[in-house]
Amino acid sequence: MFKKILIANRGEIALRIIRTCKEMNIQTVAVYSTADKESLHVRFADEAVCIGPPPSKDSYLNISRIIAAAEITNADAIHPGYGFLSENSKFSSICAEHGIKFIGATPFQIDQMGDKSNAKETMKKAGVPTIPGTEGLLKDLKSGMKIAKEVGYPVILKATAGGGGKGMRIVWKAEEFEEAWNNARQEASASFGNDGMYLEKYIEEPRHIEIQIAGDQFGKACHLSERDCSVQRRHQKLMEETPSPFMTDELRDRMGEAAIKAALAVKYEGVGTVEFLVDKHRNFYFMEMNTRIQVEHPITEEVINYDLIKEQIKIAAGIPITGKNYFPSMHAIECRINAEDPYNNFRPSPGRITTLHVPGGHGVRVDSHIYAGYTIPSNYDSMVAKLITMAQTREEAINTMERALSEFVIEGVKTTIPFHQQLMRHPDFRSGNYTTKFLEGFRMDEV
Ligand code: MV4
Repeated sequence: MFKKILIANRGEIALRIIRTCKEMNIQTVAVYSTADKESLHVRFADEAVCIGPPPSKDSYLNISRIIAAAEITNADAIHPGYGFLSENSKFSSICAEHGIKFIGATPFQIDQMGDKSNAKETMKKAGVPTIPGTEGLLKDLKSGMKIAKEVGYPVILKATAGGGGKGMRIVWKAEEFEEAWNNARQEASASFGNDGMYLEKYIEEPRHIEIQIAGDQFGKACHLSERDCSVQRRHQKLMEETPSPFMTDELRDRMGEAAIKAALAVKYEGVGTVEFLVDKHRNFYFMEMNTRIQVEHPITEEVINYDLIKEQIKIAAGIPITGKNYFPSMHAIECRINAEDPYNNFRPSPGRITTLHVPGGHGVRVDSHIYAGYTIPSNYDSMVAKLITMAQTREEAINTMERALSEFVIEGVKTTIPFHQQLMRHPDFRSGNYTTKFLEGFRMDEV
């Protein structure tokens, strides 16, 4: 087992990782930017190294400074958390060159899944259902239009280097194709320096349901059931739950098997997520594979009673998994509490937290790095807490969430707590009848 892990991240996920390391008797090293010197991850780690000024590119994204911090502290592994360098193949390979275990995917797996068209081809070959469309990249406008006609409108153009909606355009009819093609390519080129595009049939009003998987160094893989992440705004998830209200035992078995196929196809090592789009007929299609721990991992942990960070560390250390699948025996919901104003287009609201009261009690978990007097820097993302509730049934988990939200007091900054209170009351949320389109028609104070 590792003796010392450096956590190349900040905020709640850095704390989350430090907590598991403590329970495993592993020493921890925090790294921090000057904006984070008063942060809890710095205080709770055994050692801390300042790696630079506030901008991410000079600190949490600066590979040489992080490697230097690992070398001076003699860390034998690095946990990248989510975001930042967690899916950076260059970082994964530089760690290996320095004899430091990267707790995450191999450079090959990261590259293979990072190129979306290539990931799709890999999955199709492995027998995972994919959305009808191009084989590989589109050659030019003319052949794109030909394929769009064959597939049938509406279609969606996607940047192969994309993800998160950038470089993506829905095309409803042939007359709109050329403009969409030009705009998507320009956006992809500006955002990723790669204008490679592929095309798919557009699935209307899908659900976003993802399967948590784990694979070990010995070729075994298993699934840990699903999370429904359909409540999103501009490709940002705001609330996740498990089980999905749309799930059936039969669909879970089929999606679980497909996710395991996906993991085995790339000899996946570690924990990962296979994202699917699910249509109203319960057809499901591979969308993307994430080779990192995700923000919403706690809801899975709660319903299967399983520490996913511990599993990541064990797999990285060469400990085999049992290979058995896990099924939810409870219901869990996560609300992402962001320092944003839900009454003002979710505008970021950084600043000092003057008053704080954190909810507790039966069925409540809060993963957060904030405290009274803490100043939320404007340099990083705005999530300040994950409020998770769990109960035997969905209805009880929602009731507990409403109770916990009503106890949560964060003063000094605006937060998304009022949004979640209204979401929990919304009839379409209560009934479980929601898709990725749900928030497009959502207005504050209408429920
Ligand atoms: C789609 C789609 C419909 N049909 N692909 C959004 C981000 C990227 N990961 C893929 N996305 C989508 N791909 C086809 N063929 C709809 C979306 C989509 C979406 C997917 C999941 C969650 C929220 C979404 C919001 C808008 C569009």
